[in-house]
Amino acid sequence: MKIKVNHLMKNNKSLMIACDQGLEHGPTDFNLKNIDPNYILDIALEGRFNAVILQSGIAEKYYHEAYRDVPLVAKLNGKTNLGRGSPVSKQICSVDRAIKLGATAVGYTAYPGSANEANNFAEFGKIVEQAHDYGIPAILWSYPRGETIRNDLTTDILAHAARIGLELGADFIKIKYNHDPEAFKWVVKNAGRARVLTAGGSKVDSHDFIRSSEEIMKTGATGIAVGRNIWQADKPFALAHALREIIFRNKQSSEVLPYLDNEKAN
Ligand code: FBP
Repeated sequence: MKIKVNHLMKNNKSLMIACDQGLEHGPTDFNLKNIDPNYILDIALEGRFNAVILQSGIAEKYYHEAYRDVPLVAKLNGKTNLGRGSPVSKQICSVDRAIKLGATAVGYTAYPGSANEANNFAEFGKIVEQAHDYGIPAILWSYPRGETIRNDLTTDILAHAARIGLELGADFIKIKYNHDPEAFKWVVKNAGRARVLTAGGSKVDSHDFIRSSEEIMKTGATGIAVGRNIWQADKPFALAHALREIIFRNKQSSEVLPYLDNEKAN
């Protein structure tokens, strides 16, 4: 069965927007504007993102006809940050349900190194099997975490996270970026034919975010899957425009940074 991946990319590159932080972090990430999923879906559509990443509940209530031009990645597991200890994130939505909600790809977070690693791998293994039976891609958020992992941003740990995704059958692997472009090239190599997307992280200055996105795209990564840095930004559309130019047109950050100053706040 051929796995369809091209709808999540343009010229083999990708810019995705994530909105699953309400579950993961709680409403502290939001303000009166972006607490509304429609606000984020509007950014996804008008900012011409290659996919929007949602939990099933939000997909069911908000991912309506008007947004269907933006492919849906349904996130199949999730956890909060309310508990203590090793992260446990179990599957809460099936591949079948995701497809009924309009998803054309599914996502799952594994925490290699955590007490729950084996369960994560077993669940994701089944998800890959089911998704691939339907010909749709599976995206693994590969976030090493647990008592023995003091620093999840070392090259070895990130390279391992990438390799895990490849070996478990992920089509895209979402990992964190360590701001070391030379070392990150090795991380990307470890993903083999699976494609690497980097996570956005908590909000930083938009100029810095553009600069690090330019850096990331030079490491061989396929793109970025960003949340807070877009929908917490003052000018999300201008920022999306600048990122598109960097990701799809190989522009330099110095060429696109002026967009942030010139385009009206939106
Ligand atoms: P951001 O760009 O906002 O960091 O989102 C990326 C993401 O992977 C989300 O999909 C997820 O909710 C969040 O980060 C989880 O991050 P963490 O486990 O580090 O709190």
